[in-house]
Amino acid sequence: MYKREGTEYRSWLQFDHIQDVTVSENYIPYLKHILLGVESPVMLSAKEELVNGISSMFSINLSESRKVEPSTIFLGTLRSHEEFQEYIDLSLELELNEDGYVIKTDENNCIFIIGKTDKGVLYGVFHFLRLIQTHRSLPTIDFIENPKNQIRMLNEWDNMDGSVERGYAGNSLFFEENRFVGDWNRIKDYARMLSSVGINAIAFNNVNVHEQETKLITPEFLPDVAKVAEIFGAYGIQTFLSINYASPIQLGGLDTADPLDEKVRQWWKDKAKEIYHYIPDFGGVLVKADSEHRPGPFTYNRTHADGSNMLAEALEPFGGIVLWRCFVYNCLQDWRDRSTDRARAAYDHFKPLDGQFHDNVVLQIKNGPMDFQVREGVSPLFGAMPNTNQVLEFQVAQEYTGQQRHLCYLIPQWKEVLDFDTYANGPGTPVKSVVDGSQFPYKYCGITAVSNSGNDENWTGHTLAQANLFGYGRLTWDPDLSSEEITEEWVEATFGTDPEVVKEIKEMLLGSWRTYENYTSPLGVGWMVNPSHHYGPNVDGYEYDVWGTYHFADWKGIGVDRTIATGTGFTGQYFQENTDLYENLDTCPDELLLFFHHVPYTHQLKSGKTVIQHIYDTHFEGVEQVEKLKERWVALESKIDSDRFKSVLERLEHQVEHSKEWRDIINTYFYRKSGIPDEQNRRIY
Ligand code: GCV
Repeated sequence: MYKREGTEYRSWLQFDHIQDVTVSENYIPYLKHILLGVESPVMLSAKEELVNGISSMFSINLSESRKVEPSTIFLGTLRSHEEFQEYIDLSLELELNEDGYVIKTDENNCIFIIGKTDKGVLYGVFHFLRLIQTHRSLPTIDFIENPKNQIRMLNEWDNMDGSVERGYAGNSLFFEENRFVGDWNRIKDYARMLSSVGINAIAFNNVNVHEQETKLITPEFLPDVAKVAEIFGAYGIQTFLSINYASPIQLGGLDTADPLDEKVRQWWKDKAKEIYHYIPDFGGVLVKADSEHRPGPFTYNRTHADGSNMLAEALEPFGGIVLWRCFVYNCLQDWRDRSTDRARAAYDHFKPLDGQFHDNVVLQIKNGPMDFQVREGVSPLFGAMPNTNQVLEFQVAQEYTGQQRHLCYLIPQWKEVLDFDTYANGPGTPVKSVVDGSQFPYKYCGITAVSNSGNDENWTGHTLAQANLFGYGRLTWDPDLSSEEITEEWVEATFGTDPEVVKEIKEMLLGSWRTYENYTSPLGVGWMVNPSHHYGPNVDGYEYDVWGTYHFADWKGIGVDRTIATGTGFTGQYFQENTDLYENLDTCPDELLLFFHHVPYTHQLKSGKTVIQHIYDTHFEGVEQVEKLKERWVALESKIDSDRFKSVLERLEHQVEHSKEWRDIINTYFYRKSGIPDEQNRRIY
């Protein structure tokens, strides 16, 4: 059983007692009363968070007040409280979006945390608590915060038997033995963590919906779904469910799930009504169709527009939306002849349908065209569908990036994706500006991600992997935050503000993605993992890599030719500037060379090294870097509580050993394949 009070469990919501006198002297004059503008479940959460946070950090119990008097923290929405309107400029309404807020102080030591809606107030409270945790100074603050993305979502891949697909942090928080766990307090704590970084939507069952999860939309389970939705709702998080496209057959006894069949359409309409009866603020559905053996509209020769629109019509009267995944590809395809390419699939399927989707359908697109590799190109679908709502999908779960046993901090990777210029509206059309809706008039858009949490005491298996969850939320709220800012916030909130601790952990995190890349798959080629569980090195191991076609390595060279000139033509799916960049061997960046080109091992990189020497060098370097990570952590022993110190140390020790295995297997494979020795004559097994 986990310890709810343990440091691992408390994640970044530590709220340790403030020891620093300058900080307490700074804040205490403001901390006497609390005044609540309106009462709603979300406002009550905001109040509870504030009262508990202040009590924990300063041992002060805020007393409830009925009016604004000196040293009052006022929580309210813009128009919630008449008296208070003399303190706040109502024209702010124009500057705040739905989830935005203002925090300001006045000369009577009052603090106003004002949202346009009650959700904004809750986000404002968490922001205020973070200011204290990170020792930011208070006097005369007055700022507005608006999230840049409308949808800020998490997808849990939890199964009702209690397992989590690609879960590396224990079992499900939600299910066990084909029913709900019923630990509502833990779900509330999860909601607190997510809300504190601005997450506002969740789908809590796996996108691979098996027989049991198909039943989540039946009266057998809807009361429990409603209970979870209520808990999340009180933290401003809307609940969605992943659904099985073949539900009309499996649950409804129909003989088809054809989206154009009247009986099917009516079945879904009735189903939507039933769901909303239980959960009036239900967000909608998430669908994986026609991919990796899931059912979908292709069975009936219908398009994905037909399939998603049918669901959209059913949800529309209740304000629900359909998140429809573009991860649609034939996992069994034979692409030895190179006329086919998995990377092409999403664009080939969806781009021709632009404009055919209802306005409550949102296409969910993985960041890369393959599948969450340590390095791959950015999906060319971003910006390519001006008339269709889009959300970007990241994977916080580290399926291909060390499975939360290796330290691999992904914020720098996600920053690169968000900043990638699509050229959709000419230069200066980064992905982040597509998915935040500023390029095209999307009705719904934003960012979603596969979660990395489970019922391990520390939520994420590796305690430092909490930083990926935190960072995902913060980055989704504001993609312009730098990796450094986000990291520093997380370290300070989680481990305190000791400058040495902050510096060391921050640097450990920030370099860890490159380090992981160094000792695993080189130059964007990806994969090279053991089949099915995808952990550990195996150059030809990936289960769908039946013909060695995921890297085309032979004795002369390696890489996938995705050029228009001689390859699969994938480069042609980008806007011209990017097509040119990747098509041409001279301009293609080194780190993606093998993603776009097949080259001899002796090909010289821009770094001056040959491909083969680069492989050897990075693999030796990677292991040294992991050894260094461990040394840095060990040096912090006296400054970190023993629970967290030990659990992280164990994982780093494993990472050191496992990185050596990676190094040796990859180097040996390519040495034997190419017959080219290491220039430095290091030992290759
Ligand atoms: C949920 C990859 C993973 C699968 C996952 C799939 C998806 O193939 O290995 O576990 O299934 O992506 O994103 O749907």
